[in-house]
Amino acid sequence: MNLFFRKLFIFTFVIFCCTFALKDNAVHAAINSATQLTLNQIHKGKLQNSGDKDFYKVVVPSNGNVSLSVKQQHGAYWYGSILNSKGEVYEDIHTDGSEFAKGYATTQVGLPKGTYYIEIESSYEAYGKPYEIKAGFTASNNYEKEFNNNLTTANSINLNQTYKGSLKDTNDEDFYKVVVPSDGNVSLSVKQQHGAYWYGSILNSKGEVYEDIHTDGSESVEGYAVTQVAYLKELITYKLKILLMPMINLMK
Ligand SMILES: [Ca+2]
Ligand SMILES: [Ca+2]
Repeated sequence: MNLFFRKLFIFTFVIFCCTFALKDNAVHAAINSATQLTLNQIHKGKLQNSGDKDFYKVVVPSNGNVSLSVKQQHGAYWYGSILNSKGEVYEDIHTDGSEFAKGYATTQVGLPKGTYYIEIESSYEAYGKPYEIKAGFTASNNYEKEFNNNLTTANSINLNQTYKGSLKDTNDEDFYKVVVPSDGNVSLSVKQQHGAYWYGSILNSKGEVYEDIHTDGSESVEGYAVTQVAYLKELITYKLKILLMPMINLMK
């Protein structure tokens, strides 16, 4: 490589690194300068232009369920998301701006104690107009805690208790694990709901499925879909997939 090409290569490499560093810094700067929201209180704000993004910090004092509500308004479409300090999105939401839009668009996610962020953007024609948002919080150990998308990050849960969770999208999977204290039957119950079809399975720590179940989502559905497995004392993992607000009841 002659001197000219060697210099050109180094220059290109430096530009490449700087571009990435700037992009990364922009996200971190936005998150670092985020305004802290008081939980369960309405906050008002305004986006200055179509590229403006408002970041808020939410300090969650214990395990529980965090919700984001954005007030809907005719002629404005906002996008909101709940994210962590790395910018990874747990849940997001688009408001309705149609003529009959009213009330709040709400999304929620189960999270462990910690610090999280909310981002508000204009999806369409939402800049220059005041918005109203609320970060809600309900303390509970019986919500799922994202991210729990594989066997190693499964949420530990207790037998004979009901847990609530939700699926962000079709790629979300929720894994739970439970320690069985003695030999016996273990069952998995998933509450059924009209218009939602959930798949659940009971697996071992290698991911091998013992039993699985599909809920009924038809119009007149009620009660729980239940499956059970006779099992020896061992750590087993419950996997729930393709869910929207499932309610899980584990009984032994
Ligand atoms: Ca989930
Ligand atoms: Ca999940």
